[in-house]
Amino acid sequence: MAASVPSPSPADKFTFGLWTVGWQARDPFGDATRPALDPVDAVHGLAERGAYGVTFHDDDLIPFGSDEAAREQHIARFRKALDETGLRVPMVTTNLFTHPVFKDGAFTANDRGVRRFALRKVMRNLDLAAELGAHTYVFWGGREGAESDAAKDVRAALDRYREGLDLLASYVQDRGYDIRFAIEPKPNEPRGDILLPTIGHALAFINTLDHADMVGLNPEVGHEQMAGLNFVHGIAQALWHGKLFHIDLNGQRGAKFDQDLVFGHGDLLNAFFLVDLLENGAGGVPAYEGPRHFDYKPARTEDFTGVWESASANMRTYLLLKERAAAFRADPEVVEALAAARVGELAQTTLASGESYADLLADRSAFEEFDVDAAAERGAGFVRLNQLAVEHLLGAR
Ligand code: 3MF
Ligand code: MG
Ligand code: MG
Repeated sequence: MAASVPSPSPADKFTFGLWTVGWQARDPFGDATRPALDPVDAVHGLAERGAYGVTFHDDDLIPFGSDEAAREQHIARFRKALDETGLRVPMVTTNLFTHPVFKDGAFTANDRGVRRFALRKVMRNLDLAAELGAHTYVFWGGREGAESDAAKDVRAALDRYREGLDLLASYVQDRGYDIRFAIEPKPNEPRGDILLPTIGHALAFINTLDHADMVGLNPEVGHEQMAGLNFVHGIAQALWHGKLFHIDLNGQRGAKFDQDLVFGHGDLLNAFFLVDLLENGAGGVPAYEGPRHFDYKPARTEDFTGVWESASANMRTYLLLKERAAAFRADPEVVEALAAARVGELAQTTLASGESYADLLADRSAFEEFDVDAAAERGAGFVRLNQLAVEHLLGAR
């Protein structure tokens, strides 16, 4: 490893889904290219490389349909690996998408029996999440959607989605679990169109919930970029609403299928500004304190050496971007360019404290005497600022 690349440690709070390094690389066109990875080996492999924690869907740990005795055994082996390595489980989630029973969704399946089954599956796994000390429970509704607009009553589906989350939130509260929910938006794949497709849709939906306070977001880089959206803007708005409960980091190259690349291996400049926002976004200190969770897929071309290389690549890229973002913020030329671009001025209220619209109407300098031509002619200096970021990102400064 090059001396200039920082090494990850648990203090960096990097976490990975069992389904990431454990992905066997089966895709719609091809068979698996790698054997299964035992969750115990995943835990040891991640710990050896400096991760802080591991996350999982119920079925990643306990194969669907396992009986009670087998279930207990899987959990016991996993717990032992956690104890041996010190790895934490900050987040747990449910697989409501692989088994054919969920082909038309879980909480929003037209078939009421499927909806009831889905709720029971989540409740059972919430108990395990609480036992393992998780504080975040993610809801990614990959099958909640449709291919045909005739087949899904979207308003009824949103009623059922809300009913499901309201019920599960009251279950968590009644049990006294210290768990918050995080909804993960995605525009499509596997469904043609998925409900709650973006951060914005999910934020509006959360406002309608009975326990809105305990429900936030788990946005994923690639999901927003699949919709052609700016992930940094989405995260900034989630922070602004106090709803960034968790985050899925990965890479995506444009609006196409869900690539799940290594973090930074897609839109690197957006990744730079994302890390800058997360790490320095609250006046030079982190705007987000939760796990830096990687939800990526090691490329199908790789063997296990490549799998572990890619796991490390996520963490190394994040740390390098963190370093580069710190250098960007500390550079006097950047400080000067930010001032010239009036970036800080936006934090000033438009009206002075105590000023009313009557005062604004009476202020001739605001309108009658405002030099429109001078303001219109003045260059903003934004390109210079962006180039400074690029030069820091490239290590030229
Ligand atoms: C799919 C995803 C999911 C979710 C997971 C909950 C399989 O594109 O991103 O990963 O992240 O179900 O965290
Ligand atoms: Mg994803
Ligand atoms: Mg995800």
